[in-house]
Formats: sequence, C-alpha cells, structure tokens
Amino acid sequence: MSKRGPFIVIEGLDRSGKSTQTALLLARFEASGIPAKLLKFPDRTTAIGQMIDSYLKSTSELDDRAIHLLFSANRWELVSTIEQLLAVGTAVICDRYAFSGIAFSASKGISYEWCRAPDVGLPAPDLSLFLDISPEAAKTRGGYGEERYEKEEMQRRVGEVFRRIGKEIDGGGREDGRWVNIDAGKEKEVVEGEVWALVEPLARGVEGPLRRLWT
Ligand code: NYM
Ligand code: MG
Repeated sequence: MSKRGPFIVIEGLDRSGKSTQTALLLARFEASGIPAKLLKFPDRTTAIGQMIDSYLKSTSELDDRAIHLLFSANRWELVSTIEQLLAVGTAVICDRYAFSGIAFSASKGISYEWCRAPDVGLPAPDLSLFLDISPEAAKTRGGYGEERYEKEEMQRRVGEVFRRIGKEIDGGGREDGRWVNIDAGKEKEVVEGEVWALVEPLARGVEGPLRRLWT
C-alpha cells in the first residue's frame, strides 16, 4: 500500500516562533526532496478568513461564539484541500489548527466542550508540536502586535488550555496522534533541530488512514 503524506501541526502562544519554525520545517522538506505544503490558520484569504481578519484587527465586533464558529468553519473549508494533498503523498504543515480554536475561545470563558464540538471530526494531525514559551518570554520578543488577544494575561490562560489539550491527546489513548511540547525559549536553530528530529521519522509518509479528531 502506498503511503499518504504526514499531517503536522505546530501550535503555540503568539510570539512563540510558529511562523519561523513552520517556514524552517517547510525548507527541510524541500531540501529533502519531499513534497510539502504550508497552511496557516486562520487562512485570511477566504471570505470567512476576511471576516476573521477584521475581527482580529478590531475593525469589526462579533459575539464570542460567532467568531469561534467562523474560525472552525475556516478549517472545514480547507478540509478537502488537506485531504487531497495528503492523499497524493504531500506533507501538510499547519501553522495553528483546532487546538488554537479551543485554547483562545475557552480562555474567554466559553466551556471547553462547547469550544471543541465544531472541530470534532476534522482530519487529525499525525503529530502536533506545541512551542512552549512563557507569556513573559513571549512579551520580550519585540512585544505583541496590535491584534486582539495579544495580551499577557490572556496568553497565560490560553497556555493553560493548551496544556489541558495536550494532556488529553497524549493521555487519553485516543487516535488523535501525538502531542509533544518543545521548549521554544531556546535559540531558533536548536528548536528547529528538535522539531525536525520529531518530524523526520514521518516525513516520507505515513501508513494507514487519516484519523479524525476526537472521534
Ligand atoms: N486564533 C487562531 C483563534 O482565536 N482561534 C483559532 O481557531 C485560530 C486558528 O487568531 N491570536 C487566534 C490566535 C491568534 C490569532 O493567529 C491570529 P496568528 O497565527 O497570530 O495569525
Ligand atoms: Mg499573532
């Protein structure tokens, strides 16, 4: 049976180095001659993504649950793209995914279960890497931008929810793939090496069907 592409997700707080590390990971795939595509959530290019973008930039206001569902819909609209890439053996690297959806909305006070529900059944990553950085260290990295949620206190709560998600994925015996915390306070070359060491065993393809999150 031919292998499908691996589905790799990189998560973390704002300023944890996700964009840098996903770009470096894509370069590793390319240097190894393995087809790979980098996706980013939210995908601000779609109609739904543009609504999310204006919410994050505070040029529009939305109910907390309404914006949560838009973030989720923004993933669902990319599912067929993800499935098609993986099926032809292309690796998919995602900068944020459903875990960000839960972590950010639950930290606003919406229940964890409610936040998770719309993402149940999405393609499950084979490996999720959490770039672990303290909100204090994140703040020193040039400070936060102007977007909603980029406040130290909010990031602290978001980090707590991420930790809960990680424990459930790794400890629940579920078919949701692996979750690994990486110390993102280290130099970017060191983090990159640790990321690649975890991804490399999957890089040339994965056996077995794509699993579904939380099913
Ligand atoms: N975010 C991202 C959510 O609140 N829910 C989601 O489902 C996703 C994917 O959007 N502060 C938040 C986290 C970020 C913000 O993401 C924009 P980025 O990676 O900074 O562009
Ligand atoms: Mg950001």
